Amino acid sequence: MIVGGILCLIVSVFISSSSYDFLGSSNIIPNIKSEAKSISDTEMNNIDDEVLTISDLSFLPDTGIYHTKNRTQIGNENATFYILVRNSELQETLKIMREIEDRFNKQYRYPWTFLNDVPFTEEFKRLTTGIASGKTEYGLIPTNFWSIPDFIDENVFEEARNDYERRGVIYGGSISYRHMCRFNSGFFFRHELMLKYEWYWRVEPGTRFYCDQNYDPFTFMRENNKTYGFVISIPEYEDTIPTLWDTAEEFFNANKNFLASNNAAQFILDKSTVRPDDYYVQSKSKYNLCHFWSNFEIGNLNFFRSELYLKYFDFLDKRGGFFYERWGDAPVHTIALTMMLNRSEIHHFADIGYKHPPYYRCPHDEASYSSGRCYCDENPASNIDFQPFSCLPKWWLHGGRHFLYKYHDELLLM
Ligand SMILES: Nc1nc2c(ncn2[C@@H]2O[C@H](COP(=O)(O)OP(=O)(O)OP(=O)(O)O)[C@@H](O)[C@H]2O)c(=O)[nH]1
Ligand SMILES: *[C@@H]1O[C@H](CO)[C@@H](O)[C@H](O)[C@H]1NC(C)=O
Ligand SMILES: *[C@@H]1O[C@H](CO)[C@@H](O)[C@H](O)[C@H]1NC(C)=O
Ligand SMILES: *[C@@H]1O[C@H](CO)[C@@H](O)[C@H](O)[C@H]1NC(C)=O
Ligand SMILES: *[C@@H]1O[C@H](CO)[C@@H](O)[C@H](O)[C@H]1NC(C)=O
Ligand SMILES: [Mg+2]
Repeated sequence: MIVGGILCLIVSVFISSSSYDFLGSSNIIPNIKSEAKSISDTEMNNIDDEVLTISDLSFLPDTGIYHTKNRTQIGNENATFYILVRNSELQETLKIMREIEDRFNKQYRYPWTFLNDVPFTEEFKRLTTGIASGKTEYGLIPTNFWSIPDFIDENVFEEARNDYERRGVIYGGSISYRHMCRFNSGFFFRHELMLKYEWYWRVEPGTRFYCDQNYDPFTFMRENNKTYGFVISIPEYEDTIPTLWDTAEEFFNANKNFLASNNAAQFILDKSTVRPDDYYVQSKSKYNLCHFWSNFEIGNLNFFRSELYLKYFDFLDKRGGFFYERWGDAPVHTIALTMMLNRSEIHHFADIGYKHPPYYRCPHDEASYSSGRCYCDENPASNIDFQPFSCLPKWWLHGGRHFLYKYHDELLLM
């Protein structure tokens, strides 16, 4: 009964706050001493884990520090982590949060912004807030950011989905995947919780972060006039975007003033192979399918909120390709970034070790291991940067970085 009472109390604390500075000044838990008692196996099976973990706190030394946490931001930038995630991905979320917190954010306490198309569970909020060093906020995505627009013909859409499914295109039959891609293409930066920030670092559940982040990447971006940062670049499945390039090209032909003079267009248009063993990309359009893999991004939200980008997104959206095809946010972002920004505004984070299964890359420089505490428990030979389908050599060529290409040659000689 006491346990039930505690649970109710705790739950009511959760419900009453939407921004989680939870239990910050509350003494509810430390004051409760539960009595040690033996529990039979049957009783045990009737009690869920959550009750067990919070019912016996008698092992805690009563130092009073366990339930207070100073979440005041230390880092100087107007920035947040952004994670679109399902309740069912709680554990994978905690795991990557823990890595990012331990290797970077603990010293900066940047806030985390969680978005979802359904409400987050109390458990999700409690545990993610527990891992975070900074403030956490949980937002529901408004229906108009996550639904099928009027201009989409439902019959054509269904037909297209069935066709994609028949052809075995990855996530080709999924409606929610399409909402996710469209949301990350055109809406995440306009969600009300995101409006107060200038910078975001996108995080996905189930990813890994391998090295200490010994400087503030947001400050780096601001001071060096960077707008967008990436880690991995690979080609997109052409089946998912058969008309994307032609649509984008049509847009830019009609809006030539949107093109940056020193842009990185060559990075996405050059179909030649850079390394001897590179795959030759045989796409039907002019687009070589290379994109910045968007499950990791550090970027400036104001670029996406600019008139340029919004006009571009709206033009694409009205063509219906997010539904009739399966346009991903990665190529949609990449085409915009490489056409509308100068090359120097896009940054490859060569010092970041990162994995989104099945691909990963670890830094290649000595310092990352001697002082950066990189722990890359992966086979170096499978590093995506050195695979024939990595687009990174093209970025080094057209974005102006050659040294790792040389490293690759040396690797080949070994
Ligand atoms: N709330 C919510 N989040 C979603 C939904 N679909 C995808 N996401 C999130 O959007 C991000 C991208 O989705 P993923 O399923 O990882 O897509 P992906 O990275 O292309 O594919 P995987 O190889 O399966 O990881 C992840 O952070 C997911 O948690 C959804 O229907 N609801
Ligand atoms: C919380 O942390 C901030 C930033 O480090 C610091 O300025 C402030 O004094 C701390 N507050 C308390 C109550 O310790
Ligand atoms: C952070 O950036 C957003 C978007 O540019 C802006 O509206 C907000 O005023 C900024 N906040 C601070 C504290 O500078
Ligand atoms: C960034 O841009 C500002 C304004 O255009 C300029 O003054 C500054 O020198 C640039 N900084 C770098 C590192 O390029
Ligand atoms: C790109 O660089 C050119 C020349 O340096 C400059 O005039 C232009 O404003 C820049 N464009 C953007 C989008 O930064
Ligand atoms: Mg993913």
